[in-house]
Amino acid sequence: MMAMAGAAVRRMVVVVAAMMVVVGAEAQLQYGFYNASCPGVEEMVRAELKSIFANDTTLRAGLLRLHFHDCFVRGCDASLMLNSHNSTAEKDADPNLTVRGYEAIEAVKAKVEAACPLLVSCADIMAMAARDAVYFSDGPLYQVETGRRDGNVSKLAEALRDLPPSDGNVTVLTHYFGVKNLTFKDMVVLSAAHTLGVAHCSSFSKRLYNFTGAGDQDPSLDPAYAKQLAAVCKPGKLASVEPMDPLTPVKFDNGYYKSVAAHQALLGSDAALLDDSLAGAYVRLMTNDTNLNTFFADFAVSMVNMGRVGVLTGTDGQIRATCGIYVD
Ligand code: HEM
Ligand SMILES: *[C@@H]1O[C@H](CO)[C@@H](O)[C@H](O)[C@H]1NC(C)=O
Ligand SMILES: *[C@@H]1O[C@H](CO)[C@@H](O)[C@H](O)[C@H]1NC(C)=O
Ligand SMILES: *[C@@H]1O[C@H](CO)[C@@H](O)[C@H](O)[C@H]1NC(C)=O
Ligand SMILES: *[C@@H]1O[C@H](CO)[C@@H](O)[C@H](O)[C@H]1NC(C)=O
Ligand SMILES: *[C@@H]1O[C@H](CO)[C@@H](O)[C@H](O)[C@H]1NC(C)=O
Ligand SMILES: *[C@@H]1O[C@H](CO)[C@@H](O)[C@H](O)[C@H]1NC(C)=O
Ligand SMILES: *[C@@H]1O[C@H](CO)[C@@H](O)[C@H](O)[C@H]1NC(C)=O
Ligand SMILES: *[C@@H]1O[C@H](CO)[C@@H](O)[C@H](O)[C@H]1NC(C)=O
Ligand SMILES: CC(=O)N[C@H]1CO[C@H](CO)[C@@H](O)[C@@H]1O
Repeated sequence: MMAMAGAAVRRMVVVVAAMMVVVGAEAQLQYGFYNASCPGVEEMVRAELKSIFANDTTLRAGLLRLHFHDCFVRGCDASLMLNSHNSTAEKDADPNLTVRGYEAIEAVKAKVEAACPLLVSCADIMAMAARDAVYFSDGPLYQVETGRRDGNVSKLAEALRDLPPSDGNVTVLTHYFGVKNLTFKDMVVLSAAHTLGVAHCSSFSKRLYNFTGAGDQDPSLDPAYAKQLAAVCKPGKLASVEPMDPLTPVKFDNGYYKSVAAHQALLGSDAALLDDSLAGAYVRLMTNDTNLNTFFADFAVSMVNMGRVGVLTGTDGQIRATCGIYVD
């Protein structure tokens, strides 16, 4: 009897293992991946973020950007979270030196681990956090796909290669998004994430003081706005920050597009949208999207698209207990 049960169990294990291989090969992201394995996890994440944001509202922008930088380098696999032991991890890349919110993700992950140990990936928590950051900033509440797994490889060189440059024009930006299977429209729509958050003077000082290398200013900058920026960002004193959407800096709305249309975009990459006829048309259309229905719907679609980039699913990758610490 016991022997038979043992054999049956062994057969079951073989069958289940075979099924897992099939599932692994075909696994995809889905809505509510944790419905059965960790019920209520999305509410748990949102509750924890609510208290984190109550303490530091600026982290909403930080966590939205964190997901973007994660997704663009080796996919949305939380590889950005991995601690650096050798100064050559994604974290060490220049564009990442201003990325904020690592501790917040770890705090949320710790809560989730207490309820559902080793079941919910860091990559999914980052995707949920980006969604909730938008929601808590009065933006759209969209459904986030889950089922990502965490990657173990984090390389500085890949971050430098794959993150778009802050002075890129539309051709360049479209290329960087295209490499990630994201469309021109995704690029124009997701750029509006800059309706939240700040940039350091070092990210745009060239536009104020040395645009073409001849000590000049970017002629596309509204002169009054440029003067206001220059009062804060003095040469050699570039550690200050300025809001990227000067109209409504902490509200997720179309203020970004209004700022861009008014030649008050902070980054060269934002200003560049106006130089392209299609991108410029979308910018102008969105300045007029008074009820924000079109912008919110478009943003939700593009965030879901970005959340699919290069994901590990099924039996690929791992679920880490601490997002920064890789355990074999
Ligand atoms: C289109 C190409 C993009 C470029 C060139 C770009 C570049 C930048 C730069 C240079 C900063 C300021 C960093 C600093 O000086 O502190 C920044 C901030 C930010 N970016 Fe982007 N970005 C792009 C797309 C995105 C996307 C797709 C998202 C999210 C969906 C995003 C979200 C953010 C947020 C929220 C901040 C503010 C962060 C904070 O306040 O700490 N960006 N970005
Ligand atoms: C999880 O539950 C939601 C809400 O009932 C449903 O829409 C979704 O399809 C479910 N997902 C899975 C994988 O069961
Ligand atoms: C609150 O935010 C500050 C920084 O703004 C941080 O030093 C502190 O650890 C945060 N406290 C909690 C409980 O998150
Ligand atoms: C890291 O992940 C890759 C697949 O993404 C896998 O092939 C490799 O064995 C992993 N390395 C370690 C040290 O776990
Ligand atoms: C550096 O560390 C990262 C993870 O922190 C690892 O992926 C990478 O392979 C390491 N590089 C070298 C050269 O050891
Ligand atoms: C965009 O920038 C790239 C690289 O600097 C340049 O080769 C290209 O001509 C520019 N395109 C436009 C339309 O300005
Ligand atoms: C302006 O840019 C040029 C060319 O890149 C450089 O040689 C010069 O030193 C810069 N001037 C200042 C004040 O940074
Ligand atoms: C903005 O909306 C109004 C009312 O729907 C319309 O009359 C106007 O042409 C729109 N402007 C642009 C630039 O789309
Ligand atoms: C882009 O799509 C192709 C074809 O479906 C796929 O092979 C590739 O892995 C995707 N790249 C990323 C970064 O998702
Ligand atoms: C190596 C390094 O400086 N990494 C930094 C990446 O950005 C985070 C957040 O600002 C810093 O805490 C890290 O020290």
